Amino acid sequence: MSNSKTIIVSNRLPLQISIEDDKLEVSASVGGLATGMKSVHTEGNGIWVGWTGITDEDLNPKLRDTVNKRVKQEKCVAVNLTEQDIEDYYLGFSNKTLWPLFHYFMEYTAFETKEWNAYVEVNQKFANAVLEQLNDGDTVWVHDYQLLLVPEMIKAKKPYTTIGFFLHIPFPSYEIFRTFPWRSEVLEGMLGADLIGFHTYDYERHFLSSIKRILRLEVNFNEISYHNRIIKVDSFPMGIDYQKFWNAALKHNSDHEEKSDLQRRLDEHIDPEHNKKLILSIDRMDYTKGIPNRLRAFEYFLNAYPQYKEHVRLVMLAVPSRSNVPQYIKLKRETDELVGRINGQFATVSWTPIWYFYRSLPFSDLIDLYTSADVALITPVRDGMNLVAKEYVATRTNTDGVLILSEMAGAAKEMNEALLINPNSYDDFANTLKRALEMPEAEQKTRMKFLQKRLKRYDVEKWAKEFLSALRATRELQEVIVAK
Ligand code: GDG
Repeated sequence: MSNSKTIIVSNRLPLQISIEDDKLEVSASVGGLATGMKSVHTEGNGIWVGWTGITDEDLNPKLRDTVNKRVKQEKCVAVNLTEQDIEDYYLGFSNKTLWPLFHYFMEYTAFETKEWNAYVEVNQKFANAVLEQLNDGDTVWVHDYQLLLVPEMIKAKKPYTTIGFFLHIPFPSYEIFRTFPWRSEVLEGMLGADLIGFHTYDYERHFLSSIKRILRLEVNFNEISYHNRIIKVDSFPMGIDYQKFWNAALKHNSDHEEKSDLQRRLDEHIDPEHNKKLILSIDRMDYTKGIPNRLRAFEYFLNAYPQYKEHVRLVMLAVPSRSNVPQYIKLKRETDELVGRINGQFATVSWTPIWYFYRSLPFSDLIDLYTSADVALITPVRDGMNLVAKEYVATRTNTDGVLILSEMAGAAKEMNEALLINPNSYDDFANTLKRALEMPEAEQKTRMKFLQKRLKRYDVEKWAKEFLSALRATRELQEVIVAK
């Protein structure tokens, strides 16, 4: 058993790969999942299976060889995908069907058989890539909505493999999920895993309800009996690399000499004596993140409380995402128009109410933003977890600052000391924003300290370890049942 390894499987590998003039650049990705999995991935013979982000058409055979070799040095295995695969499986079924459906955007959900077929085919490609690497005693941990069928595809070929599955987005209620034409296939796909994890108890509950009502399986508390196996379902709220954000903020706060241009511009607005404050929002440009709602509510706030004109600035970072999917194009247009309208309506010669960035910023700029913001405004209309809310808290080394968080984010379930709002209520939004801007420092600190304590204790590494130890425990339980 000592040679056994953990295989992590996700749509994208934790690598940034770029090719310019036939020259290959490979660097490790710094995303939350990559950080959390780092110790699991680098331990023993651990490997990561996923797509590189480059389609087959963009690689000549020689270059593909070089990519595969470099990827292997990073303990990764590349799943090769064509442009058509990406069109139908990724942009198509994953992002035009599963993503909107699981986030309750029924009106955006397409049900295309051709894309479903591509989804099955590409999931099989991932499963085959795992099977090629798999030895007896190995553990496989599959991630997210792009790969819902992979657990079953592996289990069918290698029934004794220990398989875990984690869903990073919400699992919708039965009333939504039942509308999905491939509902049974997807549930059966997930049931190839021995342990199925969600961010919150609510998602877990919704999943179990669909299991009972669609597959008519016996569910005992959080255990499902299926094909003579007990499958466990549980919630594991994903954390962040708390120390990384805390240390970066500490360093930022002590480097008074070396301020970035962004920091200097942010400082121009901040003026506690005259009650001038910065409000921050950071999201991928996605319709689930509630960006137009937030902008309209901010406009409502400025009308309802005009004393805040010239005193608050909303710094809004929207990172481009899936920008060739029609709903995302529409969202970008709507956002541009709203920002233009609100700035046009309220701006003065010395004040622009909204600073809007539509791009990705380097980590150091992100730290400038987090540490400068008096209020973080995180108001998705639906969000599996939301790590930005947690990152903001981790950078508040002086324990000041206020987090306004939507009830619809999974993170709200464990961040009770934030000011929780319903993002659809402009009144709730405006009154809460006022309350945040006027919150006494002592109250800010009390709330912040509680939030920090919890996030520090349950960081992303702990999350990964707890999932894997629960997976091992599930296998032990299965063995005991078989032995009986
Ligand atoms: C999915 C689920 C769940 C953002 N802008 C920049 C940047 N970021 C980083 C943030 C944060 C991450 O991206 C975004 O994470 P979220 O959790 O907020 O959102 P999703 O991308 O939608 O992730 C979500 C998550 O999976 C994990 O399970 O929480 O609910 O939808 O880490 O810091 N990073 C840099 N520049 C930017 O401009 N460097």
